[in-house]
Amino acid sequence: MSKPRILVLADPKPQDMADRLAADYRITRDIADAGDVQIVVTTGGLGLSSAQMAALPALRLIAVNGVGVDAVDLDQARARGIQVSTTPDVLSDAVAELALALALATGRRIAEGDRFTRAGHWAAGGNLAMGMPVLGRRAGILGYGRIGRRLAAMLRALGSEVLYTSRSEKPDSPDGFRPDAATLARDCELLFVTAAGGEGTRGLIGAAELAALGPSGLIVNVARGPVVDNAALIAALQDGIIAGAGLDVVDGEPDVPQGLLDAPNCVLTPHIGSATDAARRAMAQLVLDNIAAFVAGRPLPTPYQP
Ligand code: 8YV
Repeated sequence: MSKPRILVLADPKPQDMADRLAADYRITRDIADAGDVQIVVTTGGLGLSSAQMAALPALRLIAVNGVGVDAVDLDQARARGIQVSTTPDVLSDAVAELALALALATGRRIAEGDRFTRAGHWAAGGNLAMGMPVLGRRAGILGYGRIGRRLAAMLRALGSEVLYTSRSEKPDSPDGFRPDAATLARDCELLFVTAAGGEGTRGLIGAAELAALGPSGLIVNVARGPVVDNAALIAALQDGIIAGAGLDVVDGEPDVPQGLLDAPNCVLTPHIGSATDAARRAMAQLVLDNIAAFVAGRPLPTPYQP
């Protein structure tokens, strides 16, 4: 039997995992040459748009190398009976760890201190402005899925009380439920965004929520950029409405608004939440496993579950 053809919109990482995919399948990267292709590999960030999906009449499986499906046209997938797989759990530690790192970097002015030192200000006798403590402060988590719960466990272990907001209260949770983002922001000092992207969460954090977080509050976003309103965040950073922001994702990424680039109290990373060798390798393995199961006519090991 000849090897199935697959459309790869972005190679899984590291390279040896992409090589394994290329060894098992015939790969095309050209959507115009994929009319017969049943399987697409994409990422959480890239997804698969309505137009792309419509250009793939034979499509049967969308293998997302990531957990976010906000950029996949799920309605069309459902209507056409196209299966969708994701890579849950294996990236949760990496993303939660980056969220903690961003909180620490923002509160303790690590990026600012690095720039300050390299610019020679330390050697010239200067003093960096003081930071604020991070560990043990009351944390709020917006979006209490796998990543949010993993982050909650880390924060608890570091001495923080943890509150969370999600669609419904979780009776099995040791953390405190708050019904909406504004109440969560009011009641915490470190606000972590781990919510799924998409229209349902767009702009959940705006001017009112940032005002509720207050002048000693920090916000960290490791989820999707549009959950936080850029203009409101820039104003809040400039006007001291909040103390700082740590952002791994930004609405409009990879372009970052000048107001965020200019804000000294904003720490930016280029959407690297899952970018550790261990996490990316395990994600790629799940992509391979899901494709192999599909080709063999078996149930997907990790189908997307709403
Ligand atoms: C990307 C992500 O998929 O999981 C997600 O939803 O956004 C990321 O992990 C990653 O860039 C894959 O290459």
